[in-house]
Amino acid sequence: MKIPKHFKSGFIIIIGRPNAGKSTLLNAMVGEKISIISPIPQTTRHQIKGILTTKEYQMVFVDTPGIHTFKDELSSHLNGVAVNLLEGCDLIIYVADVTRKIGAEEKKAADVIKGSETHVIVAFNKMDKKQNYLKQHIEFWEENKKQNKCKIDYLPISAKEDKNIEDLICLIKEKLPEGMPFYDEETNTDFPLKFRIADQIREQLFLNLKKDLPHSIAVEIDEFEDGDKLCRITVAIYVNRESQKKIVVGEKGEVLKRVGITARENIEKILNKKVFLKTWVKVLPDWQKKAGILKQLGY
Ligand SMILES: Nc1nc2c(ncn2[C@@H]2O[C@H](COP(=O)(O)OP(=O)(O)OP(=O)(O)O)[C@@H](O)[C@H]2O)c(=O)[nH]1
Ligand SMILES: [Mg+2]
Repeated sequence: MKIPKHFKSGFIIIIGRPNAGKSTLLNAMVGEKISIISPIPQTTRHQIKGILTTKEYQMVFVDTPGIHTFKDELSSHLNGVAVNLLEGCDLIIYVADVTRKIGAEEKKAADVIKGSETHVIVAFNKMDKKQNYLKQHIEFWEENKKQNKCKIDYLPISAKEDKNIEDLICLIKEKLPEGMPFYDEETNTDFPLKFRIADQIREQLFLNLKKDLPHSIAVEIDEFEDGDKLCRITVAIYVNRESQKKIVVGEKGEVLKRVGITARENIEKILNKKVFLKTWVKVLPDWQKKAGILKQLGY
């Protein structure tokens, strides 16, 4: 690609409390499902980049785990991911969920960006929902702006319904510095393929299981045999206890089967070929607390 004279490029970090719609927004801006989405908070565990390149600019969006107030090894790691990324980025998008009142997590997130010199765009998300606390959110950020002298712009959006996403991209473009692209124009993510595939299974587990259980689950690709027409994948699903294994497998294996079918379809879309997917569930007590295991899983 020939780079025009005033080409713009930069890193845009997407932060916000869990479940605000950060991953939905990343996917909407890039125009492809890069990051997994679920109604359960703390879905995203990795720092995932989605890249949008045109003739005029390259935007590297970084999806982050939601900023929250839980305490364990995995949770503090996830908070750390979001916070560390703020250093050295070109722009911050703060995704606010206007269907929820300002809470402790919102205040914690605002504190995180307080010290930052970087320009912030607050995207008031889920505007498609009637019941919302937009006014309260605007007041909260106005107050922050006044007290901390942050550079803040606002925009109401609906990531799910693709409303005002173009306007948001225009606003981002305005704020981006001039610079060379970081990735070639075909690349739309740098999220390693194996983690992306493992996440497709995790997404289906989130969608098929009750609220708390998915947080006790990790998924690892055991075998990956990529043929010309067929890809064979074996996946290990780790849970903490035998009782959880029973739930994940389901009666006569029906939960695991349902998870496997949809995950396989989604993986086929990513790989553009037929997939043979084998899943097995393994009990691994307290995997969240074991640094070695976390590393192996890419956290
Ligand atoms: N009504 C509505 N729902 C939305 C919108 N954006 C996201 N959602 C829903 O909100 C839920 C959470 O979306 P995610 O994109 O996974 O949220 P997240 O901020 O990435 O969450 P974590 O990864 O857990 O921090 C999902 O059920 C989405 O479908 C929106 O604009 N309108
Ligand atoms: Mg997410």
